[in-house]
Amino acid sequence: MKVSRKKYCLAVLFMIATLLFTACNGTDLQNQKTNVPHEDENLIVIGVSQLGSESMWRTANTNSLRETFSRDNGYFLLFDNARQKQENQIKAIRSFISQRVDYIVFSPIVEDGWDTVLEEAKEAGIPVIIMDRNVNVDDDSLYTAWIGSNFEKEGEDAGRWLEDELRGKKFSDDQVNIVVLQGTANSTAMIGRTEGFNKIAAEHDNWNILACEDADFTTAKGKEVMQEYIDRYADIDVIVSQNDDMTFGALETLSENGMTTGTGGDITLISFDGTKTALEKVKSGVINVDVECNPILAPDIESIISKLENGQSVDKINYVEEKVFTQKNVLSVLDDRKY
Ligand code: GZL
Repeated sequence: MKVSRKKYCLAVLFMIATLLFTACNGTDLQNQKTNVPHEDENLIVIGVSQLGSESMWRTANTNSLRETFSRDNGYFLLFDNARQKQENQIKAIRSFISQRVDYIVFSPIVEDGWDTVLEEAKEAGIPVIIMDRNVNVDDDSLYTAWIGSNFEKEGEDAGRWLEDELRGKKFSDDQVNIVVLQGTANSTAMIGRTEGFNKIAAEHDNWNILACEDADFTTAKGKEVMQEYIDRYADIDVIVSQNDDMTFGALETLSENGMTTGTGGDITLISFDGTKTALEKVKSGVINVDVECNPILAPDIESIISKLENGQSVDKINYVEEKVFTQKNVLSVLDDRKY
């Protein structure tokens, strides 16, 4: 539809008048927190870019953020779910910058590709707190703090548990055939768990890692890749699944193939995350061991923010407490498990 020249000129004049009125009205457009209702302007505005909703772990992590950064607790939360796409996270972070939030919190889906957008946040003077996974940047002044798990230790803990499990069950020269369901490629959790487990595996000449392929931390991919492994290998002794959701997919496939796992099964099953559903399977013996990865990060993020609000310094790297669960200790946490 052709807009008449007169109407176009009137629209431009209206926009200029609005901008002039706003500026004269003492509102500094540069510092105004847009999209925050006037009655909420005293709240601390947090922009959260969550990588997705791919797993039960992620759901628990998101719930922790929403419960902590609530209006009653003094926060105005801008939350974006990137649906597992880095470009959506970058868009969300740019939107938070343009809205002049007080803090940016995000879990980077992968480690690479963040330098430019973090430079923009730094130039805008907005502190960035990274949670869960981490970024691979040359200049660590691009973020104020990181909080999450020691993923390499998680991998090592899994390896050390397997060492103890095999002691007395397998002779030191018995071949131990291992397949690994890996998490999202280039993600900190996948990198750390893989490196940690491989460090222990390298100490055992008879441990044979047959395959280590990406199943993207999802149940569907875990099911698919496990079937490929069953089709490819006749003799699998150990499955290392880098999160519970992939474990659930693998268990579906194994059951369809008449294969059993756990304390009384044919295959030893190692999982990560420690979600309640998985810990029920540790209790029943279907999963041999579950290496906990704590998703309840928001309270620790909040204590970092309150220190910053009070002008205090904060540690750059902050690890959360985690355990390794087997039938021996799972009952001690199961009833109270929130996720
Ligand atoms: C670990 C986290 C991983 C979980 C998965 O901190 O990044 O991503 O282990 C989740 O369940 O998908």
